[in-house]
Amino acid sequence: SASFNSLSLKKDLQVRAASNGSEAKTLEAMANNWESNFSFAPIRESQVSRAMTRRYFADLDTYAESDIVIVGAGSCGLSTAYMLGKQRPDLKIAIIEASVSPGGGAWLGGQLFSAMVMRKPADAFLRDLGVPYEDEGAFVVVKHAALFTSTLLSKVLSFPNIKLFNATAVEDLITRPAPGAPGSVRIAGVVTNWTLVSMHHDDQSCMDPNTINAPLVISTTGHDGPFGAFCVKRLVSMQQIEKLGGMRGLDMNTAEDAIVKRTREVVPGLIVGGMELSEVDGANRMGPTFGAMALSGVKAAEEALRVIDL
Ligand code: AHZ
Repeated sequence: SASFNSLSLKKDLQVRAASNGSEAKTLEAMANNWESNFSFAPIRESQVSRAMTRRYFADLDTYAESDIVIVGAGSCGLSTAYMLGKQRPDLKIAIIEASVSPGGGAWLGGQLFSAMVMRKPADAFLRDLGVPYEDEGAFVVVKHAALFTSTLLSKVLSFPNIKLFNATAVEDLITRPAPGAPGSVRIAGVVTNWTLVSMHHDDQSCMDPNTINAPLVISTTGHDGPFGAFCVKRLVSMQQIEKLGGMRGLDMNTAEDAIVKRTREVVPGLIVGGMELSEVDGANRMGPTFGAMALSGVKAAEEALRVIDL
C-alpha cells in the first residue's frame, strides 16, 4: 500500500542519514575497543539488495553487446583475459563461468597436492604476473596453485573493462550465415543461463536463456566432462566440424607444445584454447603441469587481437 511504501522510504532515508555520518575508522582505532565502542554503520536490507542488483543489471545491460566473450574461467581462460585486459582497456570483455568458483582445475597442482609446476618458458608468464616461484632448471614451482590462480583472478577482476559472470553457463552459441560459404556459420555470441537452470532443462519447462552478442568468442572450457569441451561439442552437433579427435593419453612433452601451437580460430568467430583443444584435435593430455594453459592463453589473446581487427 501507499502508506507502507512511504514508511519504508522514510526508514531508508533515516538509515542513509545515519550512515552518512560514518567516518572511516582505522583497524588500530578498533583494537581493544570491541565491547565498549564498536558497532557497524547502520543499514537497511534493501540497501544491500540494491547495491548488488543495480550493478548486476547495469553489467547485463553493458555486456549484452561485448567485444569478446571468454567461455570458462580456468587457467587458460583467465590467462587469456589477463593478456587482453592488459593490452586493450578499450574492449568490453565478458567471462562466462559455469561454476560458482572461477579457477577451473588450477586450485591444486595435481591430485590433492598444493605445488604447481610450470615448464619453461612459461615462467615468463609468472614473472609478468608477479607470482614467485622456485627454479628447478627445466621447470619452476609455485608453492601453491592457489597463489597462482588467486593472483591471476585478482588482476583480471581489477580490469574495469572485464566482467566475470559466474554461476552462469554458456548453453549455446549464436550463429550467423558465413558470407560466401553456404551451410557454414560464423559465431556471433553466446546463449547463457544460470548454471542451475541449465542443469534442469530436462525436468523443468519454459526456462528460456539470455544472450550476449560479440564478434568473437574464445572458448576455454577444458576437456570433456559434465560441462567441459562445451563449444567444440556444439560445433559437431551443428555440423560445423565433422567430429572430435578425442583427447589422447597423458604425454607431457607432446601435449604442452601441441596445445600452445594449436591455439587458433577453429571456425570463424570462435577461438579455442586450453584443454578444450585436445578434444578437437585428438591431442594428448599433460596432467599436472600448467605452462601450456598460461601460454595457450597468451596465444589466444594474440589471435583474438589479430582476428577482431577493432
Ligand atoms: O567450469 C568450467 C571450468 O571452470 C568452465 N566451463 C565449462 N563449460 C562451460 C560452459 N559455460 C561456462 N558451458 C564453462 N563455463 O570452464 C572452465 C575450464 O577450466 P579447466 O581448468 O577445466 O580448463 P583449462 O583448459 O583452462 O585447464 C585445464 C588444465 C588441465 S590439464 C588436465 C589434464 O591433462 O588432465 N587437466 C586439467 C584440469
